[in-house]
Amino acid sequence: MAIALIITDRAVTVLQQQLIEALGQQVPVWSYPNIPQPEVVKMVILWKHPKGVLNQFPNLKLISSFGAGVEHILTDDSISKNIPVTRIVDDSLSRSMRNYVLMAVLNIQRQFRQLQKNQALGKWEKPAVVELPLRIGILGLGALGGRIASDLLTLGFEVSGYSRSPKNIKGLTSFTSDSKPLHDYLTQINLLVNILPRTPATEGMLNLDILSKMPKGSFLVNVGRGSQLVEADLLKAIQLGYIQEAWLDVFSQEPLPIDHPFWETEQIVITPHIASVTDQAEAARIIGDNYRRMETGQDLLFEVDREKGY
Ligand code: NDP
Ligand code: OXD
Repeated sequence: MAIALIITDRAVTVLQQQLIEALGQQVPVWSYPNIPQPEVVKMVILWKHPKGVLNQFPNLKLISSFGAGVEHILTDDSISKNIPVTRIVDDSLSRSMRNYVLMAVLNIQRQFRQLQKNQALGKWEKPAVVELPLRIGILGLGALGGRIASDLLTLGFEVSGYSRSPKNIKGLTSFTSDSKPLHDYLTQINLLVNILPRTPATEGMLNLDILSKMPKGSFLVNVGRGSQLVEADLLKAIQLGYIQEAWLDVFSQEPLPIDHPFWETEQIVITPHIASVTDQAEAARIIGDNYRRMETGQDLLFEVDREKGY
């Protein structure tokens, strides 16, 4: 019985040490590619894994994503559909995401980028409207979107939300495709925050047709996944005046290629997929707990619904 960490984009020493502390020396925790005995591995933690890598683990019982998203696991056809998949849901991930979105919202509301440009020109100019009136729409009301919505509401912002199934979040008006088509919903907001999971249904969802339903001069914050936004359509939506500023943390190709037109687009703010980053100590608690649950046949925490795809 052992755990394999197959996380290829960062050092995972903290996660490894905390798991050993939580589970004891009798559960070896190996970090890919140093997996001495693949046949004793029962659980793997995946992030940016090489496709097909799980074929070497014949006795696998549980797969966990190292993040909130799980599309990297569900879209890997070499992974057996009979192995349960779990993911990370924790306070630090949702707090950090809330902070990123709040940063974008405040920058937009106070037109901070314009003020910075003025400063660079030595220009003392008060904006015509000090706080832009924002009607914020949160697309996706799960662990992260739900937290963003309720915290922004608490801070006094005008917020509504949209999800697949109805939600009961205190003070929040929210819609589903049954109660209101997305097209109609978007006409009533002027700042869209996308925090959807990547699934076949959400792929390419933010296209020109959708973006142009918002009033001219609207704003976009994309922290879900890059492939949900048709990037060429965002450029068109900017040219046509539908979107006046977009904050993008995720892209169809990451790192964003150096020749991508977004780099040169004044109306776009680019951040390198850092809106919220998994805290290794928090992740170790959830993964350790799920390892024990798997061993003792208890219900798993944060298990993914393969049918829904998230
Ligand atoms: P959850 O699974 O908790 O929530 C997903 C939400 O999206 C749910 O409210 C769900 O509706 C809704 N949803 C799914 N499909 C649709 C659809 N077709 N139409 C409308 N609503 C839909 O996920 P999390 O909140 O934990 O995470 C969301 C995503 O955020 C992750 O999958 C990942 O892609 C992204 N992320 C980005 C990070 C970053 O740094 N940029 C960091 C972490 C996550 P319902 O509630 O009805 O099921
Ligand atoms: C995640 C991410 O899904 O960091 O956790 O994107």
